Amino acid sequence: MEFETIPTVPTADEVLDRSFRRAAAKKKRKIDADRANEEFVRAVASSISDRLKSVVQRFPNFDLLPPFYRDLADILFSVDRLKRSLGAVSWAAEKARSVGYQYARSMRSAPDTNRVRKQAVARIASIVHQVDTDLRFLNEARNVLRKLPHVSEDEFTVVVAGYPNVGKSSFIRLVSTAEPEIAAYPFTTRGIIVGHRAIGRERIQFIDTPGVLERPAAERNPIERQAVSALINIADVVLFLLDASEHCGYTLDDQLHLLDEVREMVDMPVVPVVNKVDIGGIEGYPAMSTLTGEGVDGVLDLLLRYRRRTRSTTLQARIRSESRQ
Ligand SMILES: Nc1nc2c(ncn2[C@@H]2O[C@H](COP(=O)(O)OP(=O)(O)OP(=O)(O)O)[C@@H](O)[C@H]2O)c(=O)[nH]1
Ligand SMILES: [Mg+2]
Repeated sequence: MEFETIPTVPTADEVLDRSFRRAAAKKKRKIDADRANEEFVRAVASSISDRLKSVVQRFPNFDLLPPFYRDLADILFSVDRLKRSLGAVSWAAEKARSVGYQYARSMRSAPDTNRVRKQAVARIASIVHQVDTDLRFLNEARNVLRKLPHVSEDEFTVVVAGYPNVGKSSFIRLVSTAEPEIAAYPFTTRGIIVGHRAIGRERIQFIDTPGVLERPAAERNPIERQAVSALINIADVVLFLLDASEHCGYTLDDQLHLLDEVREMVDMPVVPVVNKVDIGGIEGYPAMSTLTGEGVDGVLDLLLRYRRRTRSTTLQARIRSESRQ
């Protein structure tokens, strides 16, 4: 995922400190003082410019991000604001270099190069300080974005929803081939759990939604609401688990109400399944028990019916039907 590789974004003072230190080390080696001043200003300007440019380059292009990540970045930080800050940092990178080089050139005819050097340093520092809030904002965004869950947009994806304690995590642990991965999701303190299961040459991706649905939609703020739907919207199908035994602590009525809410929230199919059938079930729904394993294969088969037809299978189908004609 692109956000993971974004390095820490330095503050304005950090950019300045590092660049001055590097240029000062170089300057010591020069014998001619005027020449040394000129080179110092040039070195500071280009080092600052490179550092700022690299901040911008290490961010992904927000227009090319997969929709899930773009949506999340937008909900959390506003893509427009991120782009504005990146634009400001680019501007500072250019400006620091051109201003620095101008001062360096003007030193050749200056009577006092120490004075010009000080002016140049002050001017460059002020340019970098102008984008300090942008740098801090970008770093704040980087710290959150890099911890987002890894979700693949290419795999057949099942999002598992339902009230707490209905058995969502138990289901994912049971059907996942590898240990599910837990990643931070900014809208739940419990993180997001992603598991995979290989089926032939394909993989199914399961995403657990702990702590995102238990409060009524009306109590969620607009940002949380968007975040929850961004999460659910990566699904090809939503598996909605019900606990008819009500051992989870929520009445079946409340659970069915949440099922309706989720159905309204998303465009993809929502498949309700009763879990914990070993201790209680109801008519009219497929049932399973993640404790005894009963019915689990049937639920997996049911989910697989919603598998997107990939381009190759559509193509194969077309070839088959054409060869029949
Ligand atoms: N009897 C029975 N208990 C189950 C079954 N599946 C899960 N449980 C139990 O139900 C409790 C909750 O299971 P979890 O898998 O943690 O439920 P969850 O939906 O992930 O809960 P949250 O993470 O809080 O949202 C645990 O004590 C499980 O052992 C089942 O099929 N039968
Ligand atoms: Mg859980």
